Amino acid sequence: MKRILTIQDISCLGKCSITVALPIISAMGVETTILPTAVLSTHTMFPDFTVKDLTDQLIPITNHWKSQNVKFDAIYTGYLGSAEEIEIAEKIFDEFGGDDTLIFIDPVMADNGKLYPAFDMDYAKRNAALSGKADIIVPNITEACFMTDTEYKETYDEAYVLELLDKLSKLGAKKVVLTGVSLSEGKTGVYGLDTETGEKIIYQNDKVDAAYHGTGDIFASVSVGAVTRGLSLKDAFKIAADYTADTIRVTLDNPEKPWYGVDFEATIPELVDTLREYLK
Ligand code: PXL
Repeated sequence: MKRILTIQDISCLGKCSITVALPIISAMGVETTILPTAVLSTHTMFPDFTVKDLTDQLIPITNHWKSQNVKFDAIYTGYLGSAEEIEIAEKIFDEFGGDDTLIFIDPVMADNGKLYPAFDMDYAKRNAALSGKADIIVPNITEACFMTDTEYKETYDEAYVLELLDKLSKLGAKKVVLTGVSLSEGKTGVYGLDTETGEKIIYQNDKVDAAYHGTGDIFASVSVGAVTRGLSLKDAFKIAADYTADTIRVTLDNPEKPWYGVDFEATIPELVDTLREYLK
């Protein structure tokens, strides 16, 4: 069985980061090792959340794994709490990376034109530098703007997307994939570039008119799970985009839906069925 290490926080309540990555990647038939960067009572969209920072635990935990000769088929980073944790993530890539280990970075830090409360421009710049170590990065448009000093636009055309991809490529990742890209009315999806071959990776599906917290983490978890199971990037991003959109639709139908996240638990069986079809 393949094994993914995911490095991100535990938001105890909130349906994001590790509480999404662990169940989803496990359901996709991939062993999931977690490295929690912090424990928060909830994600940071709740008022008055508590945080216990775990920065001082990261090196001791990974040193222990090293002593046990543990290897990973992929390392997937999401929300990293601080600039120091970005530095440590880089060290972990150096320790555990290599030709057989996919480095998948979701530079979680911003959305809708704004940085999340815990972050500043210095953090964005460090995230940009970290992305140079990646095989695949999956920023949303806001994150890409912060990483490349580009003005954020609510409405844009394909030339703007290509400019962002070009600037992201210069940061050094092998595949740069923008998420939440909408190039026609009622559609949204991914628009990416393989910087080595020049091949584009484009997938658009129907836009669901609702923004929910944690959906980026769901998309990234499914993508890295699918690639680790051996699917092409094109298939992986299609499965991830469709699953995320279906999950939002199912959530909207739930009269008791929580405001803070989506009902991905309800759609995991569908994801497992889809993956089985692709792996036949
Ligand atoms: O879903 C991204 C995310 C992860 N972890 C924490 C967050 C957020 C987004 O706000 O606050 C703690």
